[in-house]
Amino acid sequence: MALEGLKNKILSSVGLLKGKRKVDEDTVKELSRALRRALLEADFNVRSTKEITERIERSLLEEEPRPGLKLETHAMNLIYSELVRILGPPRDVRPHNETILMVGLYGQGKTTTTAKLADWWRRRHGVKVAVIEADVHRPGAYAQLCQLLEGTNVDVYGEPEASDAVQIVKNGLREVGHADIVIIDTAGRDSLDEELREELVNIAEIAKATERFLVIDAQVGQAAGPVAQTFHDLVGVTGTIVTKLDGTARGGGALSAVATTGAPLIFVGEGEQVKDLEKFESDRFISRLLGMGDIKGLIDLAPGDMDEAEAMRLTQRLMSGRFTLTDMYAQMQMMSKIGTVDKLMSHLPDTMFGGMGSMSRGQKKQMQENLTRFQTIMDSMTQQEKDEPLLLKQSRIRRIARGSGCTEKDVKDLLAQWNRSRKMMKGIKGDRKMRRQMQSMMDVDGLDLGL
Ligand SMILES: Nc1nc2c(ncn2[C@@H]2O[C@H](COP(=O)(O)OP(=O)(O)OP(=O)(O)O)[C@@H](O)[C@H]2O)c(=O)[nH]1
Ligand SMILES: [Mg+2]
Repeated sequence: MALEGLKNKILSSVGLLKGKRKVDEDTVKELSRALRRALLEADFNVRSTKEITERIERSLLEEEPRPGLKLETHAMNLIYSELVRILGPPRDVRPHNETILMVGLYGQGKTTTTAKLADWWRRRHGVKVAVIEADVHRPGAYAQLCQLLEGTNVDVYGEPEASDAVQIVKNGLREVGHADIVIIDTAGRDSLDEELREELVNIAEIAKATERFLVIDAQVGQAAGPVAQTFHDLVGVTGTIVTKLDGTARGGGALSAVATTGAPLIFVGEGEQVKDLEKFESDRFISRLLGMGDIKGLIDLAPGDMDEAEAMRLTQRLMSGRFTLTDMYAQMQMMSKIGTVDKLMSHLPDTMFGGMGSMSRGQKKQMQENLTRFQTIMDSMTQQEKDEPLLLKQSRIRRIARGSGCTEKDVKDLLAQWNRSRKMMKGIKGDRKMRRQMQSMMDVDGLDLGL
C-alpha cells in the first residue's frame, strides 16, 4: 500500500540519525534526499516536496533539539509539523447560502457522504438542508439517499425514473433550492467516460455550486493525485473528503489529492453510518498516517461518562505494568463503548499490542464477541477477585460460571487472556523501543505520561 510505503520510508530516512549525538551536514543531506524520494513516490507534487524537505533540512541544521530528546524523535516531530502545515488548518464552510457539488469516482462514498454532510449541518447548525440526487446511472441511488436520511429532517429531491441529470438539478433547485445548504450527489464516473464528464460539467454550470467536494476513498493511494487532477480540471475542486478511514488504509492518497489540487481536507468518513463523519484535523490525521498513534483521538473517542483525566489515568496504568483484572475490565469497557475494535486500532501505534492493527476481519469480530462475554463474566466477580485474579480457585471459577451463565472454560479463557495481556503490558514496559515510541508519540501531542 502506498501509504505504508510512505511511512516506512520516512521512518528509514529518520533512521539515518540513529545513535548520533549531533547532526552533521552529510547526514542531513542524505536524510533530505531519502525523504524527497519518499514523498515524490507517494505522489506529492514536486513543489511541496521541495518545500517540505528544504524546511526540514534547515530546521535540523539550525535548531537544537530539546534537551533529552533523541535526534530521531526531533526529526520525526519536524516532519510531522511540516506535513501538518502542508495540509493546512481546517477550513470552515459557512452553514448558509451554499450549494455543494459532490464529485468522485465510482463507489468512493459520494452518496453516503452526501447524507452524512446533510445530517451534520442539520444537527450541528440547525439549518435547513436539502439534497438533490442527480445520479441517473446507479440504479437505486435515490432510494439509497432517502434511506440514509430517513428521519433526519433533510429534504431529498430526486426523480428516480428520469434520465437527464442536468434537468433533475434544474428542477431540484427550483423545488428545494431555498434551503440554507443544498448538496448535489452525482454519478460515480470513470476518468475515461466522455459522456459523464460532460454531464458533470453541465451540472456544475447549472448549479453554480459554491463548493465542489472531491470524495476519495482512503485506499486509493498512489492514484489519488491524477484522479484529483482530473476532477480539478473538470469542475475546480474546492474541498477534499476522505472516506473509509475506519478501514486498514490510512489515507495516504488524501495527501496526494490535497497536494495536487490545493483543496484542503474538510471532513473524513469513518464508517458506513450517517453519523460516522468527523471534521478534519490535520494534526490527528498525520500522526495516524505516520503510525505515531493518536492518544488525543483515543481520548475523544472515549464515552461521554469517561473524562479525559480518567482516560489518561487508564492509559498510564496500562503503561505502568500494574494490570489487574479490573484494569482489563476498564480497558474492555472503554473499548466496547468506543465501538468497533477497528476504530480503536486505527488510533494506536502499529507496533502496539503486537501489531494487532493488522488483524483480519474475522479475528476482529471474534475479539468483539469475547469482549461481550468477558464483561458478563466479570460482572459476576467480586471486587477482590477482579483485583487479584490469582486467588481464583476451581470452586470460585465454578461459582462465577454459574452466576454469569457461562461455562467454566469461558471463565478460564478470560483468566488466560488476562494473563497474556498482563505479560504483554509488562513486555511493553520492558521494551525500550516501544517506550521510546510511546515517548515520541507523547512529545508530538504535548502530553507527558511520565514514562
Ligand atoms: N467503512 C466505510 N464504508 C463507507 C464509508 N463511506 C462509504 N462507505 C461504503 O462504501 C460503499 C459505497 O458508498 P456509496 O456512498 O454508495 O459510494 P458512491 O461514491 O456514491 O458510489 P457510486 O454512486 O456507485 O459511484 C457503501 O457500501 C458505503 O456504505 C466510510 O467512511 N467507511
Ligand atoms: Mg452514489
